[in-house]
Amino acid sequence: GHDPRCIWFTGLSGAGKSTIAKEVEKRLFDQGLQVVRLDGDNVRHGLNGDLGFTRADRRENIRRVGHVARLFYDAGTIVLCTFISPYRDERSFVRSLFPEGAFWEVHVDAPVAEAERRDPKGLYRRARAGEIPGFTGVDAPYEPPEECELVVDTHRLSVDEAVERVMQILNGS
Ligand code: GGZ
Repeated sequence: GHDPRCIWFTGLSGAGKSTIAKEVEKRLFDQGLQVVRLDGDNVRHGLNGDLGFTRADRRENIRRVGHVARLFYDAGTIVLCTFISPYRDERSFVRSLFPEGAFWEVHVDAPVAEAERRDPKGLYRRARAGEIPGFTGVDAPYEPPEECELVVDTHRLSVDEAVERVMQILNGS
């Protein structure tokens, strides 16, 4: 698959979105493909530095990222987006920005208990302690996709296996 597209990874903090997308990015780059990865680390500090985690700010975060993704797509780039994007209607909005078949939603699926057990940045612990109000999976909702192009269950799959699943759908089309 050398066509541009937007691969949209959605899931809880700690589910493995960034880990998987970084490896997918590396593999695509090694294949000589034009690829860009957008995530909280490179977007929420700069472009979206004015936004927090209220419902309205999350919506605006996803709206802007969706448009940026579309610009890269128009330039012929494969775009990997890793945002919790907890609301179905916002993910369906982003989908609507792309031509049919160009937007692939990947649910990086892990139970809250598992994400919380990993807690790579100690954020769940802080959220449970009341230090981060409105933390997704603790006291803010996550709406899992009802229909998406791929589910990777990171509770059962290794990182490598999860990456393989994503590469399969990329190469298989
Ligand atoms: C969820 C939060 C919150 C709250 C800060 N809820 O594990 P991380 O650190 O690196 O990923 C999380 C990231 C989520 O940003 P997104 O832009 O992906 O969110 S959304 O799509 O909902 O707009 C986490 C950190 O930011 N973080 N506060 N309250 N995650």
